[in-house]
Amino acid sequence: MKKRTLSFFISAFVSSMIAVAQVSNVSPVPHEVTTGDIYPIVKGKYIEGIIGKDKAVKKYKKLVPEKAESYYLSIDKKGNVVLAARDEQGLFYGQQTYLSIKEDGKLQECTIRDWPDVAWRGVVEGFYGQPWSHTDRIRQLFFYGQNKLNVYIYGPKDDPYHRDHWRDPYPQAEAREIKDLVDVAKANHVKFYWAIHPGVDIKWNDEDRDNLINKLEKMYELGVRSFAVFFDDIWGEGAKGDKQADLLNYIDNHFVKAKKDVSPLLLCPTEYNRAWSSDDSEYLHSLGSTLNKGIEVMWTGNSVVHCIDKESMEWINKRIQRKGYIWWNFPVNDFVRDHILLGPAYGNGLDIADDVSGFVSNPMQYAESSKLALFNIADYTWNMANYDYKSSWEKALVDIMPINHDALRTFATYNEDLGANGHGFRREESRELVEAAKAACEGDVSGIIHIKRACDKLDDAARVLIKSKDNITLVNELIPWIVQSINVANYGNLICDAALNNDLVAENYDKIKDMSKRMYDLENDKSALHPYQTGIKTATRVLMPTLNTILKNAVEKYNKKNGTALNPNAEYQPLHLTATVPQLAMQPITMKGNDIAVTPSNEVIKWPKDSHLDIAFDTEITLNGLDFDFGESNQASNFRLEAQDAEGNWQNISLCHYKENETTVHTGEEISGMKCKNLRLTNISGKELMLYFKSFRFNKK
Ligand code: LOG
Repeated sequence: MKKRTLSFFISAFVSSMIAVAQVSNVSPVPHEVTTGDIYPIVKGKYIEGIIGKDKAVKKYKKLVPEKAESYYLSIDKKGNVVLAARDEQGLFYGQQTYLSIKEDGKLQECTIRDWPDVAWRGVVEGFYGQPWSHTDRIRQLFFYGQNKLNVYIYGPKDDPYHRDHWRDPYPQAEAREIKDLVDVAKANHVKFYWAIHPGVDIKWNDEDRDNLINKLEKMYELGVRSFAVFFDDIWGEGAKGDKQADLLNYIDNHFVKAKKDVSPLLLCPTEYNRAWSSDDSEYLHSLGSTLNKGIEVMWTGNSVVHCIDKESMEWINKRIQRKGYIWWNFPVNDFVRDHILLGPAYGNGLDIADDVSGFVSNPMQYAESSKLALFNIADYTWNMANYDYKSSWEKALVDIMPINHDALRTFATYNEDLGANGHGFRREESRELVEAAKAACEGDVSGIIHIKRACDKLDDAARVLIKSKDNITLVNELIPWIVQSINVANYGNLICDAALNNDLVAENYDKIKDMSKRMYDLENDKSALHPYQTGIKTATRVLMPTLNTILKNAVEKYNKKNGTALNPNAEYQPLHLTATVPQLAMQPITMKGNDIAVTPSNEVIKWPKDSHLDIAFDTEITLNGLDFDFGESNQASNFRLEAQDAEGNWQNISLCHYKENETTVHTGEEISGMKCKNLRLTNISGKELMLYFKSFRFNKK
């Protein structure tokens, strides 16, 4: 048997997808591997068991790694198989490895010694927006088992029984579903964590403490044996660290420990990232010193959405006096809902396996689409030092779309970046196109031809996907973006043609504008979108800006030659948001027809005293109406709203709540007809305000 190193598999993989060597199909990439010949499946002797328990595998004891969840697997030339595992979990994982080796009707001579690097690996369903459906979750749990992920944390923000109505028990139908999920999770060796989010209105008294314990008891009755308490995105009473720690210790002492069959308790603190904390944060230090030892503390990194590195782990671990449990906010898209994120998971340190107690990813509300990144995360957390995100992503494409994976790859390379966003978290996109795009923007003909071909390829891929029966669940989620990418491809083709043959500019110009309108119409198609959907964007990082530059160059050239005055700017951005409120300075703003809206933020916003949010218009507009919702019923008096006309005169617009207890702030009637070039909202309360930026919208005439 030849000994081949892991790096061989990684490099061999990219060029020769599947069917080459079965062991190289295995994901997560196993730790220690030797391989030999590949041969058609023959029936040999199969033995499996747990060492120390099953006699059949007794003599393999020394070969099984001394680590939890580990296994030893050997397959010889005659189809004889030995699978010896450290524990139940390891046995299940060894079986998964064996199943993927023989997936395409062949076996491969090999020995594998394998174990996970990170103890808790998985997913936290912790996003805002439409929670996953029951079927989504069941599909996910099978997927986690196959990919050796061992934890799923249930905590969708918009499940009322998780957050807003945390005291209330689930109605019967929902309770039954949770019970099912617990069973399916168990069958897939996944720990089903159920999270409660009481911080919005919890009172620190015995009554609410009992309410919380009662709810956990109810969940225990449904079979749940793992619990989390989340205190993210809140302020005020609920955010008090000492009270949180007391509560967690109480649950740990009187519930978790009393039950004896419950997993370590998990806490998501209020200061869950470094940007919201400080070097001498009392909150974190006191959590660290008062929380019972076994309680895990979640952490999103240097900011809400950030990749994790060694230095940042050392920073947090020192403070919480335990290893942080990473809540990684990728591929979640609840703050950039117009984008779908299909790119690979990259950017986290490959040297932090010993610094984290767990690593879970917060996905998109699109469960099936999230699997691309989750597949990567399974690979990363299992075998960190050998993680190669590119080859892992290639395997993910094949796993998720076994037949049409080429089309999915093409499409996915246009749906990687998040676009401008409040967290400043960006991803590379269309890497293979970057060079040609640059050349095309400089007028290079072969660059433009390259871009045109890319548009054709995208169009083909989109049409394959739309008809594909390969993974219908996935296609259903992607449809709005697939349709938009066909629009983009057509738009691009028309533009490239006009650039390659300048005489075509006049002929194609209206068609290009028409395509642009079609893209806009899709973004506004209410039937296809949920209430918070801010649009359907694709190819925003490389292809779209490239096409717009090619168009601009072509139109300018045409105008010069023919003395015409066609507008060379295809994309018109008439609005500009700026803010002296740091958390709002990068907030996206969208205009649909006459309606303009600033994208809501999910986090608690600290609005400094006298700071303002400004919206500037390219040309003066006429205001019609405006309202905003900052989550509290007394905000009208905290703010001043002003409009400035083109001559530079500022005018105040009055603010009020129509009803007591109503959170929406309305404007006085004087707003209607007011001329406006700049709009400004200032905190005049005389102090820093904590608020939820739930909505800010207005319309023009
Ligand atoms: C929330 C989370 C949300 C994510 C991205 C944490 C701990 N909490 O700003 O529910 O999905 O950011 O928007 C969060 O990340 N708050």
